[in-house]
Amino acid sequence: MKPEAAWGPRWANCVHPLSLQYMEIAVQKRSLVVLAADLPTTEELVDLIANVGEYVAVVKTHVDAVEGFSKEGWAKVVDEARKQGVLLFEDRKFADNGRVAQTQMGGLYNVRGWADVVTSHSVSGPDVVDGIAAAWEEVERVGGVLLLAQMSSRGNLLDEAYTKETLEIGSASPHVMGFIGNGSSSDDVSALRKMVGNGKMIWTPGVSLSAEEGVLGQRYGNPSDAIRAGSDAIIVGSGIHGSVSATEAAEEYAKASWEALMERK
Ligand code: 5BU
Repeated sequence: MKPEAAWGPRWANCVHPLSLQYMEIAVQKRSLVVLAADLPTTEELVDLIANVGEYVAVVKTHVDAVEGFSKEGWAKVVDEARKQGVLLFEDRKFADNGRVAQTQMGGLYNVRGWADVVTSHSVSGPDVVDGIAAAWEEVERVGGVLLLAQMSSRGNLLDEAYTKETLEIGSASPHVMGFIGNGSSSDDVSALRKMVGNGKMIWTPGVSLSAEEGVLGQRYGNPSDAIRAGSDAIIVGSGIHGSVSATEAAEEYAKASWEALMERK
């Protein structure tokens, strides 16, 4: 299937190169799954990516949560992700001023060197995005920023006014490929989609096929509902890496997400 047929107005209106790349991979793999690869060691991460790579379009990391981090160990994670043809997404949630965000893209973890997508808060204003983009430019790479317009965690402070102002910052920036929405509520996702229109992506954490609640205030909604409500990617962690067979779970999430996209057109 051609991406324009699968994605309809989203393909026609999203111009960010990383959005286009993501939509192509999603069509090749018939999967709108972003694996939240929240495991403690690089060895476990490499194994997980190898086991589910066929069924996921993107691997999302928290590089600063890796135990005993080493550059060599991380290079193996990056190599496996490239081998599996998935995008790498560091969920860094930048929140400082532009200059500091630019330096934080380098440093020990050198996120600018391997991440294709990163998240950022908008709380510090629009320059944080320019700082992130400048860091990618320094190493002659192009990446996409997802701004947190909503969150899935209970009691979060991202109210409607904050969401609207975040969308204004995002719409005005060529570096912002889209927004994070709250996948645990299809009402939240459809409200967000109405405001965003077709020109930017919405990716949603807080989805599970089996659980309604996670640990420490995580909330869950149904992944197919999230896609039907206008999400373009489901971010799934425990639902995959916490199952008896991560491969089978990833396949199941991929199928649910793809069928929902086909229904949405
Ligand atoms: P889970 O195991 O499927 O609950 O993991 C969800 C992932 O999504 C985890 O890596 C979080 O860092 C990430 N996340 C989230 O849960 N909620 C949010 O609002 C944002 C990110 Br932004």
